[in-house]
Amino acid sequence: MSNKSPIVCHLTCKVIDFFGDIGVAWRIAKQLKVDFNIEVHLLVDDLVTTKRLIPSIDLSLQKQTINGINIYHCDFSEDSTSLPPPPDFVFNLFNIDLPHSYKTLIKRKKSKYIAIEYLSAEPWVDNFHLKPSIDPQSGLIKTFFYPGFTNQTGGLIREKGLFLRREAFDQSRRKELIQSLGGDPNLYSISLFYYPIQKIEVFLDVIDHIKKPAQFFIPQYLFDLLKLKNNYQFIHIIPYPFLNHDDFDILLWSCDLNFVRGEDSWTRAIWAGKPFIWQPYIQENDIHLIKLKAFLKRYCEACDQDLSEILIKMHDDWSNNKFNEVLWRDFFKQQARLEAFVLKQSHHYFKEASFVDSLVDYCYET
Ligand code: TRH
Repeated sequence: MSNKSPIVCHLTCKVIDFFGDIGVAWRIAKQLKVDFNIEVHLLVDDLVTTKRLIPSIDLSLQKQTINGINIYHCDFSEDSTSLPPPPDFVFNLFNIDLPHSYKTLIKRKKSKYIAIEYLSAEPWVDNFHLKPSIDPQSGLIKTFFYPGFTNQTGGLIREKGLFLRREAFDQSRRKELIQSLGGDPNLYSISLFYYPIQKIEVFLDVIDHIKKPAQFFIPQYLFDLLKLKNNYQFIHIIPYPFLNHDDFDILLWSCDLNFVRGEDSWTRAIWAGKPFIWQPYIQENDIHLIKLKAFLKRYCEACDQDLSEILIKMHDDWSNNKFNEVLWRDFFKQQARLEAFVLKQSHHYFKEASFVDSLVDYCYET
């Protein structure tokens, strides 16, 4: 591909569950458009979930353009007739099954077919990044493209200007955000974004019992789903409406501790440079705990041994619904050390190539 011809791409997104499929798709689509002025056609099968992330979406439209990004409502069934013909590049987010007819068109057009995989810190990712694979049915060659934590992968999703935006975020903006959500800027602030299997009311009772004055920002839909109570002695529960990506970042930047999950909020917590606890997307046979262990091993490499052990214990406690009161009491005493460590880690990852930069470089090189 010459450096001159503009890239036109399809980005396919099948919403499996929760918000990460479209969350990551929208993040990538925005960066391709804003940072590289690439013509993006986002093909997505679930506009209702998409509307959470892109409130201006019109559910009745087959095709619409938002923020310069062309969004098609498609289905990816084998007999689908909703998929437009592929352009020069097809980015298959999370390597979903695509209809044979569409794959045949990709092959005939000789489009570059890239399967974007899930984020993992596991060592094997380095060896699979950029590996080709032949689709047995269509003979189509696809290239695996992995986000990751090393320079042997595509790197982490990070749009240009994020670091400067975060650095420009000051106490007055923090105060404004906290108050806009109904909180007290002087209180220790925790954002809670977790999977519904969490026995969150047990956790909240433990924090109230250790008499830790704090406010918890919880997405309104999770608060409603679990019918949480709100009559604690030392803690305050503040449900908040689903925020757009930028405001969600600002919430993470404003809090003293962030509980995040899945893939995209996990990455955003790393960029926030604030202490965080990550709950991996739950998988069968506890595969998600293997991912968690691999991440903590890599992330805590540059950390004091005792702080690393604390982070491992807290993640084990959180991902297994233990909520050990002594552990949490000690954990909060480590705030200053944790803040220094995670901020240093965010600076470390800010120096690495970003995922979409790597993806675009690859497209121009092939
Ligand atoms: O919602 P998730 O659990 O999504 C999951 C994971 O991505 C997982 O890897 C994937 O396999 C599964 O979906 C299908 O968590 P995640 O990845 O953090 O995505 C949530 C998105 O929602 C993210 O883009 C952040 C966004 N968000 C907001 O923009 N505003 C909000 O108020 C909240 C609570 C989330």
